[in-house]
Amino acid sequence: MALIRQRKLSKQQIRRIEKQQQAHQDDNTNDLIDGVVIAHYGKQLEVQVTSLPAEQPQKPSVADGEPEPFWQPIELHDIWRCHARTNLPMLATGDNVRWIADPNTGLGRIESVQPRRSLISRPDRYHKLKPVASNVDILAIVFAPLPLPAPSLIDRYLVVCHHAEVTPLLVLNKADLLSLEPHKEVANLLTEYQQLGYDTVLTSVDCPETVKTINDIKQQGLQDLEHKIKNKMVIFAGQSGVGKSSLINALLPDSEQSVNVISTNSKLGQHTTTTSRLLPFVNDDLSQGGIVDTPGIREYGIWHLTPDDILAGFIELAPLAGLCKFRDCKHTSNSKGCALWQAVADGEVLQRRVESLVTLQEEADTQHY
Ligand SMILES: Nc1nc2c(ncn2[C@@H]2O[C@H](COP(=O)(O)OP(=O)(O)O)[C@@H](O)[C@H]2O)c(=O)[nH]1
Ligand SMILES: [Mg+2]
Ligand SMILES: [Zn+2]
Repeated sequence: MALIRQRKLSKQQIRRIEKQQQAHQDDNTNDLIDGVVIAHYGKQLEVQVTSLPAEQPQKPSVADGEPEPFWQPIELHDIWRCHARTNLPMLATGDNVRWIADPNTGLGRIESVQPRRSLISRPDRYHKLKPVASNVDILAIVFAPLPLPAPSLIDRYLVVCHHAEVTPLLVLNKADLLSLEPHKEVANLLTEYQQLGYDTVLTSVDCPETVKTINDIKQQGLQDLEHKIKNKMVIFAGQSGVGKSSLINALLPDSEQSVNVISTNSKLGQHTTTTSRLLPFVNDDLSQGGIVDTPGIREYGIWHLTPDDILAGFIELAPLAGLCKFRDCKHTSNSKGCALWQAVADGEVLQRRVESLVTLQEEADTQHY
């Protein structure tokens, strides 16, 4: 990487640079390739070829007796390691990009990024917001009878979906455990979200194979889930231990795509960690959808949202908040004239959703960044 000196450019200099860049882009249009970012390693990215360049670069001819130089032909579905051109916005797994491949080195350079349908971001360890996955259609919020669900975590993910413009899907996994007495109530949680208008599904993936009825649940649940996410890009989120990895492995066709293999099989050395990786349902065909595997998304914080943003993500409560007696109502149980608590008293909304809202708003209010 070239070092870029920090200095102020004159307007004239900026114009000249822009002109050069434009000319440079015009020169390159025949070499441009469509691609999808399938993994992100900080500065380096992996991009899958989804269209060939208008003109295939020609392999240089070699004189007799000379050694064959390195040459990487450009082929559909191949995965290239790329850098991004400077001045591009931060890229994310799932981005549709236009890029140039250099067959002499086997490396590519991303030239531009197409508009995104959706974008999920999260704060990094320096509290800077980083894009994690773009063009995701569905965030599957997974919970289970065990570990005991934390409804406020589910609410948190629903707020995230609302703001990222991603459709939530509530997945109650380990359905086989619901027949056991202490776990029966967890099914009510799924019903509650269904009644709020969210799409839900009941699954079972890694259950004991001995009982026939359990096998039926297992088949049916996975089929329902497959049906709902077919041709879509999906992210699985939820507490550790709920069965995300098990679900992902069951949904992906080839065992070598399993999450574990991918994470230990990084060709880029052991010090690089992926922020996220796209795993297609059908090999070599991203248009049939896939899973964005994001190890970090579980610890998602929503601290970068304002209390109003959070309210908007509580779809049944947002319309009521305007009816509170005081405009700056904090909606706590002792707030005077609070329309949300009136609705709780009238049995119109769930108390735990109001409490969840208040907790998240307080959290957002006290975060400093
Ligand atoms: N009983 C039951 N156990 C499951 C099911 N799905 C996963 N498990 C088990 O739950 C544990 C955690 O699963 P894992 O996929 O690693 O969860 P993750 O942390 O969300 O990725 C493992 O021991 C799985 O075998 C299920 O449907 N039923
Ligand atoms: Mg896991
Ligand atoms: Zn209120």
